[in-house]
Amino acid sequence: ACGDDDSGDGGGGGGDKLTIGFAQVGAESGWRTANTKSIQESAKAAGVELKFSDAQGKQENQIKAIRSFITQRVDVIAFSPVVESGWDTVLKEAKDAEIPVILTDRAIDSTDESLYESFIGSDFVLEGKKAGEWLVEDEKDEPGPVNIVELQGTPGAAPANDRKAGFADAIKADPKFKIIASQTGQFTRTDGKQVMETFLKSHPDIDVLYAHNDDMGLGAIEAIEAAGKTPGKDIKIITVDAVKDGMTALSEGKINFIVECSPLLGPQLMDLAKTVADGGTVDKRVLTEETTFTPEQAKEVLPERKY
Ligand code: GZL
Repeated sequence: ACGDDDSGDGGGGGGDKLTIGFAQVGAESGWRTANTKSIQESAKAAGVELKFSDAQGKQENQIKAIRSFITQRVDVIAFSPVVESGWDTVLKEAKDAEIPVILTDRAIDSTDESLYESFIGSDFVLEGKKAGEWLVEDEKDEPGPVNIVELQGTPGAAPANDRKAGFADAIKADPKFKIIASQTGQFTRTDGKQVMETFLKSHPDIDVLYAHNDDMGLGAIEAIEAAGKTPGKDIKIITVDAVKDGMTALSEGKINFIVECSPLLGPQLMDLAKTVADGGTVDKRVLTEETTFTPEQAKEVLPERKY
């Protein structure tokens, strides 16, 4: 859950508006859309001036946007790094310009922790672990083999790397689990569907699909149904995010288990930015709270889901 936004007075008491430059990944998935909405709405509610850029999934565009925020002398720079590597140079430029940086959603692999004040986002390894642990439990009476295909997120992105690692770690103890194919679906429905079509053509014996986000899982469901198979039964499906469309498919039994990854980072980001801009100290790592859902639980919570 996100911290409540206590900045009703529209700022840190007097002085001109806080300006945040936010470099977003793109608009690749339902999760991303909800994340953008949370940040934009929270900025408005907090009386923050938000300069927002959409990088269309390209790191060079995010770097350009950060440089432009430096030139505009924003008070705080925040961004969701599309991939983990290649940020040190531009973040050193922000540091030299004495503009504090906050990472949201995805982490970077830089060893220089002075390059950012805080990273607010999920524990993606844990998300992958939760997905794998559910499968181990679900298949406990199956002799195996349990043939798994995996749709990975964007190559190099922290959620893709970590969800893959966490899942593999959770199933490694039992050799009956076999990941027979694993490929990126770029976190999008379109690519998820296309890659699942190729998986189905080359593997007649798929038992499970593990997709790193709902959107790729939803695309894969279209391919599974087009191949005359029943998603959730012939092929069990586990995804991550818990956006509305994913939760709807879960409530219908087309997906069997969803690990939640909350996109609602806006209110906490605004609080962190204000504290940082006022020279206060913030936690280096802020974890988002999230849970998991079965079909029955999805039916219960769907009416009140915000995204
Ligand atoms: C996770 C986020 C991922 C989502 C995808 O925090 O970075 O990117 O899981 C989104 O849906 O595209």
